[in-house]
Amino acid sequence: MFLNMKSITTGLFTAAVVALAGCQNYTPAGDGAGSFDRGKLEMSLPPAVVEQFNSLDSNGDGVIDVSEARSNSDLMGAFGTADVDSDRQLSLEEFADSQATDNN
Ligand SMILES: [Ca+2]
Ligand SMILES: [Ca+2]
Repeated sequence: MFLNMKSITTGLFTAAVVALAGCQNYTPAGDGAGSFDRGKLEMSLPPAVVEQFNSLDSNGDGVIDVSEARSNSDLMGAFGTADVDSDRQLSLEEFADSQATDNN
């Protein structure tokens, strides 16, 4: 009985250590759900819009900030309107929306 208890306890301890080690070694692919949504969004947009966004996003962080927008005077002029959530950065979604409503 004593031996059984000890082996169960040792087993639980080992399982806990393995689980803990598993947690520490766990690294999510990409940056999680956001990158999946981003991928889906890119698929749904005209390739030219995604291409233009990527070329404007010169540091490749996935958003166009004010200093990047300065390279395009049209975009700079529309920046305030295009930046729907006013975080001073254009996401791909905001950029695509601004392009979609640009030529009317
Ligand atoms: Ca950027
Ligand atoms: Ca924004």
